[in-house]
Formats: sequence, C-alpha cells, structure tokens
Amino acid sequence: MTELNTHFGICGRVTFSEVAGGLIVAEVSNEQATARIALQGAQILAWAPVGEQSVIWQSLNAIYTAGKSVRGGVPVCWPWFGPHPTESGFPAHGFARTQNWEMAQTQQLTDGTTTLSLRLVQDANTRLLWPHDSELLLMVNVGERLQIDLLTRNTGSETFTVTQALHTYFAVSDVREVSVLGLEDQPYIDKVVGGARDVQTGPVRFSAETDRIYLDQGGESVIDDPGLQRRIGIRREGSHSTVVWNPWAEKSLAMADMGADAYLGMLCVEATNAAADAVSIAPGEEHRLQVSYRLEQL
Ligand code: TA6
Repeated sequence: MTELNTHFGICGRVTFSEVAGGLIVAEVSNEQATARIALQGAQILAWAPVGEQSVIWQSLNAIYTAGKSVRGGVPVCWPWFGPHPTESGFPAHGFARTQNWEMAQTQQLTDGTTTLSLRLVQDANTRLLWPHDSELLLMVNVGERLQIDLLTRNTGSETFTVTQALHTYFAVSDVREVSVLGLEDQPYIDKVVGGARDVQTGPVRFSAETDRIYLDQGGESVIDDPGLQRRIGIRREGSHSTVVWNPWAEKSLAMADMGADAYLGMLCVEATNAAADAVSIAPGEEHRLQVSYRLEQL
C-alpha cells in the first residue's frame, strides 16, 4: 500500500487503501467530484459530482472477495461479452473484471479533474483463456463528467476479435419510473425471449425483466429520472451497440449479491461492442471504447 501511495498517490486527491475482502481501492477526491476505483477489474465502484448522490450504483449486498466482480459499479467485460462464443466453461463476460490490474499513471489536471490509468496484467492463466498478445488499458477521468476509455492494443502478429462492455450500473430513484431516451427506432436482440429481434418504439421503459442488445448508431442516450429530478447523459465513441439490463424481482431475489428489492434502485445502460458490433483488431492496431457521463438537473 505504501508503495502505491508513494508512486501513484496525489496529496488530497488520490489515496490507496485496503477495503473488505482484501480489495485495494483508489479513493479520488477533487473540487468537482469523488470516485472510488478497485484495482481488481479496474472496477469503478462509485462516482459522485460534488453535491450529488453517487450516480454509479452498488448493491447493498455486494460481495467483496478476490476473483469475483463486485455487484455494481462499472465492471469491465473483456475480451468477450456474455457467454464465451464456443467454450461454455469459460467465465461469463471474460476475465478482465476478476483480474488484478496494475496502476499505470495518475495525474491531477489543470482543469481540476483527476486521471487514473490502469493496465491489465495478463499471465499464464489468462493465456489459457485468451492466447493473444494484447495490451488492455483503462483510463478514467474524474470530474463533473466521468470519462472512461478502454483501449485494446494488438501487440501480436495475428488479427483477433473482441466483444466488450463497460457494464455500468446506474443509481435510479425507481426503475419503474425512469426511461431511456436515444434508442428509439433502433433494432435490438431480446435475450429475455431467446434472442428474438425487435425494434424499439418510443423511450425504453421498465415493467419486467429487461435484457437487450441494441445495435444502434452510436448516438447519445439519456436516462431520465423524475424521482431524482435528474438526467444522466451518456456519450460514446467506438461503440455501435448498447446493452440495457434490469433483472427484475425474481432474478434479483435469486442473486445472493442483489436481494429482494435491489433491482428497483438500479439500471444498467452499457457502452458495448456486442453481437454484430464485435471489433476485429489487426496486428499493431488498437481500438478505443469510450464513454462519458454527465448529470443534468431536470
Ligand atoms: O449485461 C447484461 C447481462 O449480460 C445479463 O444477461 C446478466 O447476466 C448481467 O449481464 C449480469 O451478469 P453477471 O455475470 O455479472 O451476473
């Protein structure tokens, strides 16, 4: 811990500490916002602009333990999204979210924001799951706006294909009252009904389990939350698909790290490269999946 704070700590801005389950987190605090990032999975666990409740949701029953993604925050799904395409025994959503990442850089910028960069450490175990020479970096800029860049570099001699997601859990007042704008008229794959295809009519609203992959134009979407009198603007680059997920009551109850009513206070709207939006990266090339969030008062 001392070494982390010595090399990457910034006085009054970035501090490293150990939390439950032995997980190590970076606590970020500046004039614009606060945030918390776990080194395991480079998982953002909280982000709150000054004067605001956390925009990023975390389950009250979240389990903090090595090798398991914390329920909530922004899990990084890489190098595949969902089940592995051919190996049913491989972990869902890849391995990046359960691996330890190393700090690469921290910086306090003149605009008052703070940037942290983390690099995924790949080893013999991850090579069994992903036998490709690659580098994965996550850059996080913490301020009134939260910006996340997931950068995949192909450092090998063969082209490889990834699917991925910044699997963000947003805090909402009551999911039955919120709507998602910006996906109107977009085609989607409905995982709740076996992958049937449909087209979105009007804003997305929630009254049952929802698990959809929108194959969209990469435009901006917005979570409209009258209960909290706010909107969350979501802007992406390098992504032409959005996943919208809420497990609803039955599945929420069945998940040990959720609980009976947990589903009411959360909504996942994920910046992805999923399904037909998979990305092939040639040797020496890179792909950047970028998303930024901004609060607007209603
Ligand atoms: O992104 C939506 C989804 O793929 C759902 O199908 C659901 O499984 C969710 O992710 C959570 O996955 P997890 O492996 O974290 O329980």
